[in-house]
Amino acid sequence: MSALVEINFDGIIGPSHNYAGLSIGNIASSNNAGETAYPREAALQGIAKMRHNLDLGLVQGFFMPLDRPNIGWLGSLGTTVDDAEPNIRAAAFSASSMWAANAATISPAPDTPDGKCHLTVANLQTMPHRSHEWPGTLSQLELAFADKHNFTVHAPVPSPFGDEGAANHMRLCLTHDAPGIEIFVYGKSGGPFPARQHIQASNAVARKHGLDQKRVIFAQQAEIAIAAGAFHNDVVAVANERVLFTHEQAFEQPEALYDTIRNTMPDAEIVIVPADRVSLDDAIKSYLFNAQLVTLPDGAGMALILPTEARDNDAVWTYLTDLVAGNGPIRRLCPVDVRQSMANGGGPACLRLRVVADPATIDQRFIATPRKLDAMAGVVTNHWPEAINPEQLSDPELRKSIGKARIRLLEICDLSELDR
Ligand code: SUG
Repeated sequence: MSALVEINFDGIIGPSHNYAGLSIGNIASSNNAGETAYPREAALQGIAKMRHNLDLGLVQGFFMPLDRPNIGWLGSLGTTVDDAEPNIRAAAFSASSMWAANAATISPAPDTPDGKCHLTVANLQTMPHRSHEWPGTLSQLELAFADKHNFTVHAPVPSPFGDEGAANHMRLCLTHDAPGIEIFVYGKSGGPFPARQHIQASNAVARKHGLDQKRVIFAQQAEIAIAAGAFHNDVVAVANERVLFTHEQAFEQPEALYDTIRNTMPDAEIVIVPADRVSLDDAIKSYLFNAQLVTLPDGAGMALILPTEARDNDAVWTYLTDLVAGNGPIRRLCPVDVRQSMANGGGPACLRLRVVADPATIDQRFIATPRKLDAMAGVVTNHWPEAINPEQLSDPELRKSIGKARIRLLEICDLSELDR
């Protein structure tokens, strides 16, 4: 008997974490450009979040940071760390694979015709610093989900169709192990900021995963949401089991989308946050929707694992405390401190990739235990740089210490084979 459960795989925050302001349309990234980042603190915050979720009784996995700076990518551009222009050098150093919600799109086994879980690695081609993540991510997915009876890992959708993975994909189902409906959210270009998820890519992923067209919905992200800084849909909406928790202004044609959802899945419950309670700006500043909406074990209902920024925003926190005091499905609020990632536009939900699978079918080296998290925290404390200013990226000593730190982490996780 297989036991399909939701597993959250968090991207470990890499030793090169820095604020270079590389993501146009991501307000936090632009506002913090040039600030000093604290990679050690950042990674410890991420590990503490994983520990928090393990303590809630959830199954937790992780992915290793990628090898940065990406010398091979610089080589393919005919340059080196020393010679590259500052923005290209910064792109080679980016620790952006921490945001595992952008690693891939997942269709769990109950949704697919061959009964396997399908994963398509995201090409992330819109942003140069993210466009070279996918080969390293693909290697990890192929290792973690090597069991071919249960998983199919697909190559990325080809250019020029931008695919940003699970951050623009939601699944509604009665329970994680039951067949669900999958909602692919795409953006249309033409606004002040790039639309990073293209409909052609969403269509391609749905086809490659073999999804039943009657159980797939394509929805356009609201243009005002992208213009306000919602560069991914998971900044303004999140789904879990039969619940969609969304800002009123998340989608271009919200009523049509809600009707389609209700017609396809009558048990769905849509919790709509009105703009007169929480403005789009407050939603984007506080990242309340970039929460992990999770089902607690033992019938305790659902919890939102939120950034502390949501607690610090009066309008948002008043709304949320009213929400959990009511009779709805969301029963508990759990603020977590991921401020270092937040300052680059990545909240709790950005840091994780959800996979519904039987944990026993996954390479156990990618599954977290309290002891492993302790060992990782030890490596981070001893080897992650304390602080990085983007101007330091040309320092050869910093480069060496970043490389060594990652290798130590791979060693203690028995994943040195990823060091290729
Ligand atoms: O792609 N930030 C990431 C944040 C990704 C958040 N993920 C989700 N919403 N799922 C991005 O914009 C900032 C990098 C910099 O500026 O150095 C950055 O890449």
